[in-house]
Amino acid sequence: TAPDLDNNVLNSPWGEIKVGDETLTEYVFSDYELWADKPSVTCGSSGRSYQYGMLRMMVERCAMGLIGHMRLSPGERIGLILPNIPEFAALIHGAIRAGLVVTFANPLYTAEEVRKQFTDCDVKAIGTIEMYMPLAQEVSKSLKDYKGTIWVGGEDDKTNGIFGLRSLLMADHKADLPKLNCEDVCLLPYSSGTTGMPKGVMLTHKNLVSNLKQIQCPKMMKYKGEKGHGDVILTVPPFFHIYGFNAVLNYNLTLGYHVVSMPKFTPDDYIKCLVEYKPTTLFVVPSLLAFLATHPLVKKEHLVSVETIMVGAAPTTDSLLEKFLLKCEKTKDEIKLLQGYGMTESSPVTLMTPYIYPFNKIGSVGQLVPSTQARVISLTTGVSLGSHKSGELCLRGPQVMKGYLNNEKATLETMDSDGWLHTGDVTYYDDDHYFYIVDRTKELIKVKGNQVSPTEIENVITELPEVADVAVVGVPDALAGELPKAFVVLKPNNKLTEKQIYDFVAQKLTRYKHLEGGVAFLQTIPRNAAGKIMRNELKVLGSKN
Ligand code: AYL
Repeated sequence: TAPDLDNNVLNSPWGEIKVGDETLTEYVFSDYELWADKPSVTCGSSGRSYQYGMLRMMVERCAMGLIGHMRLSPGERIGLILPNIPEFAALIHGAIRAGLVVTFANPLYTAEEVRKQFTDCDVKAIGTIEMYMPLAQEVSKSLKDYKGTIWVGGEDDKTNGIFGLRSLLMADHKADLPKLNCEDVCLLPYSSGTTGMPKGVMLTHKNLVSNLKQIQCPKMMKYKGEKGHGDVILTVPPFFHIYGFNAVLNYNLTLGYHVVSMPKFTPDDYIKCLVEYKPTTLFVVPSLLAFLATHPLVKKEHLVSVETIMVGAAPTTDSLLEKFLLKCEKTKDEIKLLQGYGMTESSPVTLMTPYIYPFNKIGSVGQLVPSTQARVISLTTGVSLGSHKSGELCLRGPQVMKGYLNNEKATLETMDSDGWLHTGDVTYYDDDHYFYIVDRTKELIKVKGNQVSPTEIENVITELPEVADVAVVGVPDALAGELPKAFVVLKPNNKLTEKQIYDFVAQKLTRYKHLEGGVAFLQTIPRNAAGKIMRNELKVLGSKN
């Protein structure tokens, strides 16, 4: 049977958004004057905070400094190596307002990981804090026509090409800021997509603004379109990931809410923030919800102010949701546990549970956000399926990326000519068009909501001269969701211990990519006729021992 394109295409039950021509920073700050004297972003560890009016001014001055003082040109790339601090918002929006394209990296990445990303997209300047200055300086040596490092919290050091953020903001330079086009790419987060190494995901102003409008859809949200009514948000998802940047930071800034976050998660700091700031909404990943539900330090008194919890980025179980409700002694009506589903490639949200949703839908990732369409296609025939049948989820909407940077092959494999994004996630929908995630066909491993590309770990292990073949898969873990496990084939008469392989990976890649799922030796790696690793067989093997 030929694929049926007309039938079984689902539209959002929530209608359409008006896709406009606003640029991201313009949209995020469109109403800031209404709450100019209210706190915007606060550091939950130090208490450092900026009011909206101040943040808006910092954004404008930062944009001028980047252009007028550092001589960056619109379209050039800037790389951020920053944890969740208030200045993150000033620097990233300053850069976007200046017409630069921002890529961000996890500050806990090794120099090799950051170097790969920043050379891939030709970064010309890096923004960081003192703690990661050695990392930034090390990486910058590999960058061509490098224009300088912005030191958040530090001073100018011209001989080392360092620009203190404060002096960049204070400098009296009048630069003409460029006129921006909403179709221009402004963000380049990295994602491995359905296969291979992490790739630059080209997101435009229009992609990101569309997604903000989609998740601000009044009918889906409790906010009913009201802005600035005093909500306080406590968030842990990093701003250097699309979830933390667009679905948390930008989403809440647009509405005038108070965003509290911390550069480093510790149970004590998090609980201190719950008590001190009395947040109404928490943004979490499933492993953080597990912390709230099970950690002995977290008491129900800490959670009294919380009305809504947004969970996303990895699968959540019903039993976890129930455990959490038991812990805070609230009912499903008193505290809303909302789920979001999406991908970096879709800015990120595509499915979300509406604020009022039926009791029997717990465990669903919700319904299509406005202006978004879905098809669930058969894994064997590619035909679009009806309700209650599992297949690959394909999505279409204004939030879907332009493509992968310098990688037409991967773009064509992920997006078809009709604009459908193939997610690599296996789902079904029920008769009310609520979706359920059941499996993943893509290689991606999710460790505490973080993306881990098996190819990246395999490439590292292959560098060991003793190794003949290798495959990495995710094995289930109660707290992390999944953990990477390596299956290794050694060359004849060669020896390596599990620990040697573990240590080698640990030296090259950041913590959450370490082989905590274990290392096992095999005679051969199961591959199909085309040479593709049969990962499902290994997953079964991996979860047995
Ligand atoms: P990336 N349930 C199950 N799996 C999920 C979920 C979920 N709710 N959300 C994301 N995933 C998996 O690019 C899925 O395999 O974006 C998907 O293809 O790092 C992959 O993670 C994408 O990983 C929000 C909050 C969306 C977060 C996000 C996702 C950002 C993660 C909406 O409200």
